[in-house]
Amino acid sequence: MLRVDALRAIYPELSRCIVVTNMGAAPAELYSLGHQPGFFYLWHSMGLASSVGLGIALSRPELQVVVVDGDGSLLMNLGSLTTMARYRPANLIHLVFDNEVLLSVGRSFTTATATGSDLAAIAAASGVPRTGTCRTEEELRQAFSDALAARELACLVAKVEPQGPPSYFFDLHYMESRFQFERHLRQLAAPGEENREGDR
Ligand SMILES: Cc1ncc(C[n+]2csc(CCOP(=O)(O)OP(=O)(O)O)c2C)c(N)n1
Ligand SMILES: [Mg+2]
Repeated sequence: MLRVDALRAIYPELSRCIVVTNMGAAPAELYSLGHQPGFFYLWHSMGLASSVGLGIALSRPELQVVVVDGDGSLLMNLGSLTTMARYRPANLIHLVFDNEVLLSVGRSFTTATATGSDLAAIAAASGVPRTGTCRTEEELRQAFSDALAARELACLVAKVEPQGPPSYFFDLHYMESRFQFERHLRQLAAPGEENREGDR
């Protein structure tokens, strides 16, 4: 399975969610399918998409949050799985694209998943209540819609080919994205809550 095809398979659902991505190839592919104001691409902060997504999910329980992560990124912040499991937000789906390499800096750097580490099993052992590994678009579509319907913390690992987008072109500056995303979250707030102290 190619990650761009996997993203395309669940794009209709993703477009209605708050989505926080890791950096590199995945955001470029998601962006190529169509930007949404609820999409935030975490440039230069490798490993932290899961932590940022967890924070949003906990502070905005009325919103469905999806973290789009990578194997290399999650492996450098494995503690986020135990923290997610500890707080268990029902509105968070952690979707990990496992291509077994650090693709965005050259596919020759393999990660520990290439030598047997199983991220879904690590998530389950951390206490994440719903986990699974998907190998086809149809499996992912089904697992993703089941996770949305279940309304419980999920970690879905999608095994994908180590192939990136033809272009990493992005005409949304990260500062523009940062303000647009914050404004969007604020607009989604309950009436009267938009200017809550401490939100800035
Ligand atoms: C702290 C930090 N270390 C390293 C990098 C360089 N870097 C950017 S993307 C990337 C690989 C990400 O791997 P993965 O999450 O598996 O996603 P993939 O590129 O395979 O899609 C690396 C090492 C960085 N940006 N920040
Ligand atoms: Mg990878």
